[in-house]
Amino acid sequence: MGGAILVAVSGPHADEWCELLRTHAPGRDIRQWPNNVGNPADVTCACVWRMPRGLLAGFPNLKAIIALSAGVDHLLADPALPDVPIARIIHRDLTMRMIEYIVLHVLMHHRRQRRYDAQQRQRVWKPHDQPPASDVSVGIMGLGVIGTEAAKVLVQIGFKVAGWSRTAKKVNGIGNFHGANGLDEFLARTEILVCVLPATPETDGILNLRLFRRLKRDGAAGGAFLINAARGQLQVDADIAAALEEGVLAGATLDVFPTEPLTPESPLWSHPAVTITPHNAGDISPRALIRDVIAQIERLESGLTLHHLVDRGAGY
Ligand code: NDP
Ligand code: OXD
Repeated sequence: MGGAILVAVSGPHADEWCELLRTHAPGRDIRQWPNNVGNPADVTCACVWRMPRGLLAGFPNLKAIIALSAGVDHLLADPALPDVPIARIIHRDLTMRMIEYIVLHVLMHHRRQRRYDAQQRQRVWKPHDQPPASDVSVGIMGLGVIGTEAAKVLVQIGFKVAGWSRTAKKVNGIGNFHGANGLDEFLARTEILVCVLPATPETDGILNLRLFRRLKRDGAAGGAFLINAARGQLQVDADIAAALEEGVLAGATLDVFPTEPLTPESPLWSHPAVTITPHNAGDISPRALIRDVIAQIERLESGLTLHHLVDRGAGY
């Protein structure tokens, strides 16, 4: 067996991760940041979510970091991050939760549900034109693990689906655009834009007014819609508000924000065409993920390469 395992998790799941590790990985020395770290030299593996910057630099014998999340921007933003392998979560449970969220909100915009909600409050009985999904173009920014699986379900429902990625991809029934050169064409055919890109220096602030103006507004969807289920750093909140005012966007679903929680002053809270959720599109379930995390710890203990390694150069 290896050294001690550090759990450095900000937020509500910290105790649950520790309890699950103690139950499912008996005999391991589990240390919980901040109160039970012990001698930092004992720690060889860190399981983390949004730990403070600089924290991991204090563990001289760290051999690997397991991000308890799909996104690793919270780690890579740490200039003092030790140079050890980083693994992230790729798991059916998380992917399915993200698919649910993406499909729910694509359909919500497609079926004009916000309009019917408003009408209901006023006791108005008034149907609106409803195009079939096959007339509507959905564009997914980020055709990775989550984007690809969500795209497949949207294709099954009948939408015209394309994705945008860094490198070229080939997925049956899903159009692919890639790189800076492919972005214009991708946006020009997209009415409902879903973002599941990682937060990297290249994607920072990419969801801005200039980009929204390039979306297709005259299609069957009745305007352009944004769904950001990725990271808040990707979006410019003021530009979303401006795009909604100008009619460049007809609606938006936002799960993430540059500052979380979203401040009470934000005009987005009360905008009639905006749906807000508290960064739980893909709510992490420690119970569902624990076996995979333990399998990673066992690989580390056996001297094997971890699964789902992050490419530090690419930033995700
Ligand atoms: P993946 O790494 O599997 O996929 C990322 C995709 O983004 C890839 O297709 C990649 O291209 C593409 N990409 C990366 N950089 C660029 C770029 N500069 N230009 C164009 N495309 C780019 O990630 P996942 O699908 O597992 O997760 C995606 C993100 O979703 C996570 O990073 C996380 O931030 C977010 N997320 C949010 C959750 C929430 O609750 N809100 C929950 C889970 C995840 P290529 O294929 O060429 O490498
Ligand atoms: C993730 C998240 O990246 O929950 O997994 O945001």
